[in-house]
Amino acid sequence: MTHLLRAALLILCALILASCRQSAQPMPTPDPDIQLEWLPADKPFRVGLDALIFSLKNARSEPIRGALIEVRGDMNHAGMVPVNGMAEGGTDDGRYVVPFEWTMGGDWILTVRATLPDGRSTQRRYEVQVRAQ
Ligand SMILES: [Cu+2]
Repeated sequence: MTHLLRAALLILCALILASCRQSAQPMPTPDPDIQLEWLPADKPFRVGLDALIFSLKNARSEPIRGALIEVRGDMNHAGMVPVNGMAEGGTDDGRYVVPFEWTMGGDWILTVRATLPDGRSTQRRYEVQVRAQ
């Protein structure tokens, strides 16, 4: 009986910890009026400098200019310094080119945030595989 109780307590602790971690990094609800899309190049990702192209449009598919796009790249293993990149302003057709360096081959998670001139923002997350060479 004590074993069962202990197990139950452990599970409860784990659940509480998990919910704490989740609440520490809330995923914002996407704004339906901001369409943020990544337009990846047609070639595999490789270690080195890259230019990530994003498209930003409103619900009527009109380009949004004057926004800020921030990219954060994390690898799926510990001990890596995150890689950051950003682009401001955008082109007439709502494209933003973010200089970005893939510093290592492997699995990456890109967190992309778009902030509009009026302060509204949206965020998307992508999983990417990068080749070492
Ligand atoms: Cu790494």
